[in-house]
Formats: sequence, structure tokens, C-alpha cells
Amino acid sequence: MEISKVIFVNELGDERGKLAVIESNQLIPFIINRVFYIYGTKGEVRRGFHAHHKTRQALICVSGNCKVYLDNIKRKTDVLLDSPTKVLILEPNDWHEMYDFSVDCVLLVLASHLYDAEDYIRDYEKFKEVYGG
Ligand code: T46
Repeated sequence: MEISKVIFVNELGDERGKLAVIESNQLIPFIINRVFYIYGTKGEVRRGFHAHHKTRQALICVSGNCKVYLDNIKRKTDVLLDSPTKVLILEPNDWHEMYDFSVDCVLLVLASHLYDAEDYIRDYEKFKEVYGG
């Protein structure tokens, strides 16, 4: 299993403004089958609280900022997403929680699989059983 990591998209731009490009299976290491975005989240709200069996995701704050707590049992860390060029490649084996949303935060998520509720591990004890080795 790969390890979640932060990568950066090239910023293209000219006098008119900026533009960033993400192509399926190029910079991000999977084919994009689903796109969703999280917005209007209250600053004190924490969401996520799950891992996945197979879905890989790329998280980008295209507006504003938020933080993501990651726990793959071997390491626990927090990632600040504060730029439209900063991409968190989130592997399925990371328990994740998103928090500290700015008012203007729009968190764009590119996912490797279509939505499937069965792909979620929402119980932390089960998560440790599945990924604890
Ligand atoms: C993740 C983090 C980063 C759907 O019907 N289809 C979808 O594609 C998605 C993503 C969600 N939903 C429904 C399921 C729930 O009834 O929308 C509702 C909210 O989803 P959830 O509570 O899972 O949202 P978050 O913010 O906790 O997690 C989401 C993604 O679900 C998840 O894959 O990794 O963002």
C-alpha cells in the first residue's frame, strides 16, 4: 500500500490570472472516477472519521483552507491544505478527519472509485483490525 503524501500542481498563469491542471492518472496516481466538493462547513465542525478499503483520493482546497488529521496506525500527522496547488494524495489506509475549515473553504476531492458505502471503515476498532497488521 502506498503512503499518503502531499504533492504540488504546477501553477500556470499569465496577466489574466492563474490556472492549475490535473489530468486523470498523470500527476495524481489513479484514474478519477468521481469528483465531489465540501463547502459551507462550520469552522468548529470535524468531519471524516473513517478510512477506506480501496478508494484513493486527492484533496485540494481550491478556496480557503482546512486541516486534515491522518492516522495510518504507524504515524499520526496533520496536514494544512492552504493552496489550490497543494494536493493531498490520501491512501485508503489512512483514518482521516478534516477540521479547522475557513468560512470560504471549498475542499475539492477527486476519487478513484464511485461512491460505495461499503468501502468506508467508520469504526476505529475495525480500522485497527483491518490495517493494524
Ligand atoms: C472522504 C472525505 C474526504 C454520497 O452520497 N456520495 C458521495 O460520493 C459522497 C462523498 C458522499 N455521499 C453522501 C454520504 C453521506 O450521506 O453524502 C453524505 C456526507 O458524506 P460523509 O459523511 O461521508 O462526508 P465526509 O465529509 O465525512 O467524508 C467525505 C467523503 O465521504 C469521504 O470519502 O474521504 O470526504
